[in-house]
Parts: sequence; C-alpha cells; structure tokens
Amino acid sequence: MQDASIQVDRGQRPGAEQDTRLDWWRDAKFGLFIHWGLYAIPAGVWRGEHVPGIGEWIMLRARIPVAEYSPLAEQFNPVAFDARAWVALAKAAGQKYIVITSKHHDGFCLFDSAETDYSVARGTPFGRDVIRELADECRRQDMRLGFYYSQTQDWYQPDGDGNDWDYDESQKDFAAYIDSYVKPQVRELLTNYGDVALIWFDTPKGITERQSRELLELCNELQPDCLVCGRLGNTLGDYATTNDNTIPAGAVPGDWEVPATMNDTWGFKTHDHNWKSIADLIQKLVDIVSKGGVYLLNVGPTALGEIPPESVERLEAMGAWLERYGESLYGTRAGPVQDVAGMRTTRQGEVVYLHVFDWPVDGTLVLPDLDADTAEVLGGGGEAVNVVRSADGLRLSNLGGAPDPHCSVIRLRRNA
Ligand code: JFZ
Repeated sequence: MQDASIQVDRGQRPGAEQDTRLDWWRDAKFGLFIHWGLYAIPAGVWRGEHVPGIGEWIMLRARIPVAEYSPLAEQFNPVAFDARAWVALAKAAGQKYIVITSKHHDGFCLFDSAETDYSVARGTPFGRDVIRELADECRRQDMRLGFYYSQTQDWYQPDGDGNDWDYDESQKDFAAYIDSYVKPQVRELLTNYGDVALIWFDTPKGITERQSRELLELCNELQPDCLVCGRLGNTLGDYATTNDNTIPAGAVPGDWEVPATMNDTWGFKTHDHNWKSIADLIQKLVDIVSKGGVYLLNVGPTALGEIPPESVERLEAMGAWLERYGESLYGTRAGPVQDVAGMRTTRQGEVVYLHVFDWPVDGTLVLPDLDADTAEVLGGGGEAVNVVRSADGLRLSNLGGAPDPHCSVIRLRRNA
C-alpha cells in the first residue's frame, strides 16, 4: 500500500543511496515546475468550446491538426516574460530548483534548436530563446535549472508518438525520431545552456529499454552530474516520481518526487479556478517531506508570460512559511513517527521536528512512539514547554497559542 503510488517508471539503481550526485536534491525538498508553451494561447478553449482536461493536452484532446495548431506559434508573443522575476519568485517561495518544459508533447520548443524551426526562438514573433534567458538568470541568482523533455510523445514530428489524427501510426519510424531528433535535441540542451540540474523525461510509453539506456548514457556523457528522472522509462534514471498529485500513504525509502499542480492543470487554462488553499499546499509540502519525498509544484504561465496571481500568492505564502520554519524541512529526512493524524515529523540527526496542523486549544499534545527531553516551539512565545514521559507517550504541555495558522513546528531534542 505504502509503495503503491510510486510509479513503475521509477529509477531503481543498486547503490543509489550512496550516489552523492543526488544530495543537493535530497536536501532541496521543494522545486518549481513550469509548464509553458503554445497551449497557453487557447488556454483550454478551442473554437469557443471548453476542452476538458489538462491544458497542455488540448491538441490531443480536441484532435487539433498540426496545420491548425502549429500556426499558434505566429501568435506567441509573451512580452511580459521576465526570467528575472520568475527566478526571483522561486527564490521567494523557498524553492531550490526549477524544471521547465523545454519541449512538451505538442512538440513546440522553448529553446533554440538547430533540429527544428518549431520553437519560440525561430517560429514566433517573440524570437527569443526562453531557455537561454532562464538559464542565464538562474546562474545569476544561484538557482538550479532542469529541463522537462517529452522524449516519446511528440504530436508535431511525423515519427513522434501520439498523433494518430495527422499521421498514420503504422507508417511511423519511432527509432528514427529518437536517433535523429530526440538525441540531437538532448545534446543541445546539455551543451548549450551551462550546468543542467536534471532532465525530466516523461510518459515513456513504448520506448525500448535500449532507447532509454542510450538517452541515459548520452546525458551521463554530456553532464555526469545532471540527474535523470525515472520517467525516462524502463526503470532507468536516478529517482522515482509518484503519479501526478499523489502523495504516498506513509514513508517511502529511496529518492522520489511528487509532481503536483496548484489547481487542476499544468498548462494555463482560463477555466480552472480550483486552487488549493495555502494551508493545504504548506501541509502537502510538510507531508511529502515527512515521508522522505520532494515536492515539485507547478505553475502555468499565461500566453503573455505572466505567472497567474493566484500562483504567485500561494508561492509567496509558502516562502514566508519556509522563511520561518525552513530548518524543519531543508536537509531533513523522513521522520520517526508516521501515523499520527494532523501531525508529521522530520528528522535531522538527533533533532526531530514535529509539525502540527491543528494546534491543541488546551496547549497539550500526547505523542505515542516519540521520545525527547526538551521541546521548543519554533517562533513561539518562548515559554518553556513541559516535557513528560507518560504511559500514553510523550506529553507536551504549556505550548501556548498556535504560532502559525497553517502548520506550527516543535523542535524535539534528546540530552546527549
Ligand atoms: C505527464 C504529462 O502528460 C502531463 O502533461 C504533465 O506534463 C505531467 C507532469 O506529466 O502526465 C502524467 C504522467 C504520468 C502520470 C500521470 C500523468 N502517472 O504516472 O500517473
């Protein structure tokens, strides 16, 4: 049960725990996912009709022919795009890395590629290399940058996977698409933009073991420190991802990440207002980290290049919380107690952090299966907390009022 929501796409290498290339990512806990491309223009509406489902899939969901979808490029002019502001927002949110769609399933590229003119750099009035601007800005602001890259599905390339409304599947040469298009593009991404933190491959579908392995070897050859997400396929890659938006029921060993949305879409949609609350998002972050995972939280910028204000507000609130309580998450590992309702734990060496979602009105908590000599309410009034070992477990009292409306934190220590 606990492991059920980790996808089969997981990277499971023998000895992965010893692989120190992942250490920064294991400590980071929180990243920004950016889904941005031509789909931001229809934003979930085609020919006046709302197309249900995630926004970046509109081309497939509405079976839009390449001849009608690709001219969206001529309209793509995101004059409000500001790499400096995007990176600054991730910083303010307390996020330690950014992953952006360099090419999603629709095939449109956010980077300047010699392999195609179907890119923001060559095929739009905007004419700029978005990935270059972000990479430069990340370097300036000391932020790690990774690239989402759809290696199997490409609905624009005649030999790519997925588009059966323009192209005859039986005529496709998928191997040629991998060898003469995907590999050169991965080479470009790992050659032209400086240090790349990770490559986020996705939806492996029918990619063969050999094709996945050759892509992995290419990444390792070009940038040995670049991590490869488990959605490369065929159980290759450095770490696992859960099903989108799915948090495991309990602690899961190994290296894993939860990719997640703030509403119900990755790519921007005008119709999607189903925003998760700030409390929910903070508690999800705490929940994931307490189980040993990493949270990759998405924004879908508009066609103008603006991150929706609802997303900005949420990220800034999460950053404000992390500013105060970051020590209880960054660099920690899964906590010793997993099953107490409304509470989570993380561990850093001998220190245990107790996260309390619903602060007790009577200022008292009883915690089975926990042991400590001292307890300190982070950002609390500074009153000494009473710590008593009782038959029911560790009893904390004189906790005072809740320091935080979303999640308060108590630091537990044992005497040396
Ligand atoms: C994929 C993409 O198709 C989608 O557009 C988005 O980029 C998302 C982050 O990833 O969607 C998936 C992939 C895998 C699962 C679910 C949705 N899964 O394993 O459950």
